Amino acid sequence: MRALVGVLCALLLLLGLPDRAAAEDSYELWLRYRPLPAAARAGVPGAVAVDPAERDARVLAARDELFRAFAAMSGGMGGGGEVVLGTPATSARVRALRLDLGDLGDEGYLVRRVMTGGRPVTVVAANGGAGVLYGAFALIRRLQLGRPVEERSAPKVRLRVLNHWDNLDRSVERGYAGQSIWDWWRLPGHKDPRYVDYARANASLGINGTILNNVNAKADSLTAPYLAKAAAVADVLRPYGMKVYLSARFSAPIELGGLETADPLDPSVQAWWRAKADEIYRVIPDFGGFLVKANSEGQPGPRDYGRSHADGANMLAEALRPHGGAVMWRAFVYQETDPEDRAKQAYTEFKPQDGRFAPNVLVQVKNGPIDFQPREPFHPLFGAMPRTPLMLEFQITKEYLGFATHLVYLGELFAETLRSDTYARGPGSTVSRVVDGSLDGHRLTGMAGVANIGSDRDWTGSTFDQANWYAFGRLAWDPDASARTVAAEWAGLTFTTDPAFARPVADLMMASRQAMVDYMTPLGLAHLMGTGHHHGPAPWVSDLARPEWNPAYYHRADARGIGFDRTSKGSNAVGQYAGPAARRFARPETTGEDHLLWFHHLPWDHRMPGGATLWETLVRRYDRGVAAVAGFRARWAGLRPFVDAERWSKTADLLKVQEEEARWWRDASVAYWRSLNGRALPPGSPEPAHPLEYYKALRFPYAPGQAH
Ligand code: GCV
Repeated sequence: MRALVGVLCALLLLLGLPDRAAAEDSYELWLRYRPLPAAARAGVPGAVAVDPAERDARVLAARDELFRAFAAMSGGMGGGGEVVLGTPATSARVRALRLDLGDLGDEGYLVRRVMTGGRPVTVVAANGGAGVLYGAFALIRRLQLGRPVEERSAPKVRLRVLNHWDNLDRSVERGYAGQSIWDWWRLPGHKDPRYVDYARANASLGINGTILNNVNAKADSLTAPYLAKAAAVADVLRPYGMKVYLSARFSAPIELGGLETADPLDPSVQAWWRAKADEIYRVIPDFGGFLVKANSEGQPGPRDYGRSHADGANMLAEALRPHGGAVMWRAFVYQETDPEDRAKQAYTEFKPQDGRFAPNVLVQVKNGPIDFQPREPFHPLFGAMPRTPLMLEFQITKEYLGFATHLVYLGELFAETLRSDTYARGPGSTVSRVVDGSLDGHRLTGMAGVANIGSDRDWTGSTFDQANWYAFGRLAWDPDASARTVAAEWAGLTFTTDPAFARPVADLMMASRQAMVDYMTPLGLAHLMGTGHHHGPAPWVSDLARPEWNPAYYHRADARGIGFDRTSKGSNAVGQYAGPAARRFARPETTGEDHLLWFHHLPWDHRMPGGATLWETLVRRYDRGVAAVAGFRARWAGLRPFVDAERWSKTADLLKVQEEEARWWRDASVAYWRSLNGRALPPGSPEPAHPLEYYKALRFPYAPGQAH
């Protein structure tokens, strides 16, 4: 029988059928550690040394990762000398080198080639175990990419965390990659080995914390059984430098503690939270703290008792303070009862509270003032609260951006926000400088990414969605990093460093975000997605209970024109920006195409800089977006020789769906705008495939990721 199988395998190989062993399913992410080209293998170190007395689990994890990587990359252990790992405090060999680690802080690292005893040694040194771990991953990355190994780097942002919107029943709000990876039911008895790979992947990017549960939180996650489960996860993540945090439900003292109120100024409520914090730290000694969504979209909060957000945040901060924990208090707040432009409400609510938050509170602000749209201007709170650490929240999962089906590289979206100049303290007051604390001298800094991770074998629902997790981590480490460099790096690690592949793929990734903006919400339009699930176009919806849930609220289109007037003649959202930014957004001519209809309501015949009308330009942008995706498909077809069959085919399938959905977006949107303005399409632009009624009738009751 065995002989027969052998003959069959040999026959399959002779026939040239795919070798399944070589197929990849994307589980390994960017940590594939494939054998390097023969010439490079000799340079892979052959030995890894840590001090025999070393006890820091992070240094030991670094050692194990290097063993694993070197063995795989060299096809045995390489001959490129020894790697010495450690901190001057715990390693005599590192101490003897008298390296300058002064500016590296707790988490930075130095990778350096030195000669000791006449032999070349690669040293990975840091002031703490986390730095050693990050340095080890940097060394591996550089070897994989064929780069010189020396590097000196320290993170610019202190808290680099994922926010899981994962529910206790394993559903994931806005998740498109299967169930939650947190198997709450079987924890703490069974710790899925996958948690280790999750931690390795995050550590390789420098992500040092994770919020395990949805911001739409259940109080149950704070009960003793669930704290034991969270503690089990924390035990797995700790050797990889990751802290565990929890989303806290503000009304937990009522729901769990039997109190009659959750008023943050009530002494019994304060005592309840203090006792709860003490209980948490007994089981998770390095617990990171709480993330809170309060008084937003139906969540309870301090406003229920006439108290401010600062009152609520400070009460939790006080409970965590003795243990060194932090509160991440979200500024994603808007009220259906408030007639003010939704884009203005968070600023109106939070700016007056600047300076009132306790020192261990960060206010967590989404990148734009509405909600993770394909393109938004930067949130006006950035630069407006100099006395409060502002943490930036990006969404890695693509709730409004084609789920895990569309290839959209978010590195470019993240970098666009980070490099935006708020002008708050004069030119150069970029969002990245608000976030890294350098603008206003904050040491407590943070960046959060709403995770796109699930139980799918490829973690994120598609190979290219892994790039968005990767880009978040790299930009959280260095908010000034180039999105293009990060894309090329990811492509090199995930597929091949061959420039004939990595370059065109990086080009494709960089073009993908603008393509999506073009076919979904061009020229500054926003929030035109289907109700609830946010899949596909529904610009016609205008009958939902809350005004600001309706697409019509955002586009304000009629027979005469389109766009939201946020100038001083309209909602005056421009007035929330600092001088030069406000002046730029105040006039269509200076706003620029990207945010035109976000800030201005304009007639369909408005003349654009090139001479075409707004209507013609709008249609051309939709057409451009669809054409771009068709181009991505053709490019991917040409890259087939570089990619294994499994990953190539899945990507090709998804690009086909993306092209169909881009056309759907374009056709449905154009059909709807035309039903309002009665205009002809510009020459050469095709008629929508179906009448408007067809698009309006489409329903998606089982679309993934819906809140429940
Ligand atoms: C977790 C949007 C999403 C919600 C999400 C909310 C938030 O409204 O649609 O699913 O809730 O943002 O960020 O809190």
